[in-house]
Amino acid sequence: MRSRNAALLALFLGTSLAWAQRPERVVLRGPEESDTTAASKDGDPSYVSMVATVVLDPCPAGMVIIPEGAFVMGADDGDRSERPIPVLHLAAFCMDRTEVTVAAYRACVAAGACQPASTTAWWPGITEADHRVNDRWCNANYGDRDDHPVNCIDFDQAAGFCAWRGARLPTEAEWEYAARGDDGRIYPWGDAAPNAHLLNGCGPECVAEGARAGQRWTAMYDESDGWPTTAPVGSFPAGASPSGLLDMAGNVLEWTADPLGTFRIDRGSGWNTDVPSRLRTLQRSWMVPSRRSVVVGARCAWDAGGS
Ligand SMILES: [Ca+2]
Repeated sequence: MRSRNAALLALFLGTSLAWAQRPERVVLRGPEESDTTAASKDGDPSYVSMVATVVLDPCPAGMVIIPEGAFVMGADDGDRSERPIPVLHLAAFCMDRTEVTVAAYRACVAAGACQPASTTAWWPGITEADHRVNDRWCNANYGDRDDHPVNCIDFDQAAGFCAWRGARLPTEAEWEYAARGDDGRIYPWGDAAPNAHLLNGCGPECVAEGARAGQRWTAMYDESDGWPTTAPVGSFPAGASPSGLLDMAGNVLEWTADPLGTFRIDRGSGWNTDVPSRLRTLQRSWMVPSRRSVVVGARCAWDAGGS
């Protein structure tokens, strides 16, 4: 028995190492395909769990597997741009558990593969007054926000960062499926109304921050969520999506790969979102690709292969 366990452990470690070195060779298998019956017959549960660990985790570190599946994108009660696309079938893919952090993005800059995140916001027609309001909220202006989401990056910077990692931006459909799964839920966590424990949105702390910049925002909930602007990524585990992705509502919106005319779609919502309807998993936004917004960052996806 001991020697068999040792042999299985060696097999497990060897397989894990091989996969870590050659992610492109991974063939995703669903749990129903894994051969656990033969092992459980022997009454050795550790064997089953080792097999399951290998089979179910084909993603690079920091990413989560989003299983192959079908879902209805949008909803009947969405606005015109959100009308349902009846059934979309998606192959399995991997997606970052959290938004791209300031520190992760800086590593790409240090490697010479990314342009630095900007210290200023930008969009066509931006005024000096807009700069005075917005620039203070670009995280590149601060030395203590390494674990906050990078913001004030344009589409090319977001796509370039993912490419540097051997990944890519998610499609809009992938983003929505990762955020809501296949049960038609309104928010990543379900249908419950948003509150200060589920996300970093605009509570009284954000209203006060806006007021300091001369903005009149309204609070979406009465209790402070603790973060006037961005929060360290993953600060709200109670608001996780069905797949365990964090901050799919609140903190920052995220660039996706999809164009809409000359615009690019971004998904999600931000730290200053103050209307619950804009937190919905089907919420769509679009911006010129050159825009650098204080409420927009990135999250990368990766092809799981096979399946
Ligand atoms: Ca907040």
